[in-house]
Amino acid sequence: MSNKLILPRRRFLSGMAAGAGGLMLSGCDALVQSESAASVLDQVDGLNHGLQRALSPRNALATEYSERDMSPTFRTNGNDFPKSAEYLRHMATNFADWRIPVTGMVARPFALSLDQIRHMPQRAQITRHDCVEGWSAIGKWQGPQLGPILKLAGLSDQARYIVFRCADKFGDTPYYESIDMVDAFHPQTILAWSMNGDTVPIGNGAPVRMRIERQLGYKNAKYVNGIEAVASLDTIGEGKGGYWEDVADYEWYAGI
Ligand SMILES: Nc1nc2c(c(=O)[nH]1)N[C@H]1C(S)=C(S)[C@@H](COP(=O)(O)O)O[C@H]1N2
Ligand SMILES: [Mo]
Repeated sequence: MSNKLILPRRRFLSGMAAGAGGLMLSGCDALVQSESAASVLDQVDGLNHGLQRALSPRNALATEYSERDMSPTFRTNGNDFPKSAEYLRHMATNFADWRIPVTGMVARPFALSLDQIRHMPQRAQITRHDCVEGWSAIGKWQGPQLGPILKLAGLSDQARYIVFRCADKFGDTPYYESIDMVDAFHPQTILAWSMNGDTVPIGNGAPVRMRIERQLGYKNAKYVNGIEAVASLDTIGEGKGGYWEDVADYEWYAGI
């Protein structure tokens, strides 16, 4: 399949602007909804936290913090350096030729360049990353939202999951993850190329890593080099939808 960008750049960018504008609005709606839902929940005694989570809307925003809350250091975890010759080549050219093909169940597959990712409408957010291994860190992330990119590609109604392919490997297996459409179109789901006001460091997933703020750390795929829309996870890895889900029985749904 060709990974060429099908739309001319001018239309591409104005299309993005319209799409993202709409999405930002629905993001605000989501916030208002979640606040009123939360206040209703606050009035209900005896609800445990798990139940409250189950009742809180999936599209509610994750808490956003201020600059002064940012962790002095944001540690790295899992793979922190894809050592392939290809990745080294990308490093040497400052990722100028890095492409993220958007493929699968889309009418208009294309490949995003880093330049495009940096020039689309941006969202910045200061959020807390929670790793199941027992650490958290607050950092600032910036990049375009995933939702408008999927719309631009003409996402099929039949697609149910978005799969992320990564450049790093555990043994022979490249890291991979997947999310459903609620998280794919969540306003805080972004392709982050910037972290703490600079480009994303190698250790944290350069040049582009996902931020999926309502999900635990392992869902936040680093070194993203492919985005694929699928109807089923059966043929992805061992069928559980992610590297750690397949090898260590981590939950596929890691909502926080
Ligand atoms: N490609 C890739 N993505 C990944 C991982 C990885 O090893 N490879 N580790 C995951 C885990 S378990 C966590 S906690 C976070 C760590 O992100 P950080 O290195 O920026 O702290 O990335 C997640 N995404
Ligand atoms: Mo993690």
